[in-house]
Amino acid sequence: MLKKSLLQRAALLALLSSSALAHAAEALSIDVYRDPNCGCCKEWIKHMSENGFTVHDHVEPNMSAVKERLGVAPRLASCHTGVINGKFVEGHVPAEQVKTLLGRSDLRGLAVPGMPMGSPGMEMGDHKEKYEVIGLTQAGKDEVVAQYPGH
Ligand SMILES: [Cu+2]
Repeated sequence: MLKKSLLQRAALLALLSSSALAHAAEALSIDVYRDPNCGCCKEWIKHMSENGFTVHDHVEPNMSAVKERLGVAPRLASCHTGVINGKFVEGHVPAEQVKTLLGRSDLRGLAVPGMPMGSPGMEMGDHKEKYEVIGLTQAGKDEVVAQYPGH
């Protein structure tokens, strides 16, 4: 009798944790819009996939229209634009920062403006430029969310 209820409990726990996992996977799904000829965009998509994101890849001939629609300020613009939970992810933002964005209701999105060398998807051997991850607040202000040193 005791054995049986332990087994049932284990089965219940397994069920609970698998639904929690399914939830996490759902939360980590991201849409990415990119130009058909963008190589570094594909490298960034690879970086996101390797870090637990399910990426829905959209080839988009008119990226400036996408950025405008999603509220990416021109000063923050880069190559590809991602969308997760209604927030934008502009350019080569590290996956670890995208995860923190999910808990930031005060931000409209995150950006790594331009295409700094050494950011995820922009690897050039050992060469790393220093860069910042910028958050765009609901009020439309830039906020430095993270800094990555160069060397
Ligand atoms: Cu790029």
